[in-house]
Amino acid sequence: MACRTFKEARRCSARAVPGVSVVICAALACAGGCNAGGGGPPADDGVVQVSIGNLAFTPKSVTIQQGQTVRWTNNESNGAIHTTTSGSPDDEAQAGQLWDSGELNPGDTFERTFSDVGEFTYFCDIHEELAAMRDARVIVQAP
Ligand SMILES: [Cu+2]
Repeated sequence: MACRTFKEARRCSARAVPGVSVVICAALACAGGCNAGGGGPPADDGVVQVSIGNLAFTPKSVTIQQGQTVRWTNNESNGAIHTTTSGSPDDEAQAGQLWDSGELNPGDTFERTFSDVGEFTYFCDIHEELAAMRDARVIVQAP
């Protein structure tokens, strides 16, 4: 897979000339750099990507500027469903109070814009027992 997110592929195919295969189009769209793995620069639209795959959030911690948006994408190839849910499963009263994606199937995305400075912990409500699926972080810095 050249493209990392379903939305990229969809945007790409919308631009495609009828009859041109989506695969070719996706390869073109990623020629500018669809680098795999976390920690890379934000996408051109300023949205910071977090991949959910192999039962883990990658990168597990992202640092963004106030007002930026984080987009989580379920990139699992094994069909696993995930959520991104604010807080910690150890604090049920607080969990999900800031955001809760609900179930994300492979290919689904969820976005949240962070207008407040701070450090926000989140987890996957389905796999909260896995260390890689809890205590993930979005750190929001003042501009
Ligand atoms: Cu999960």
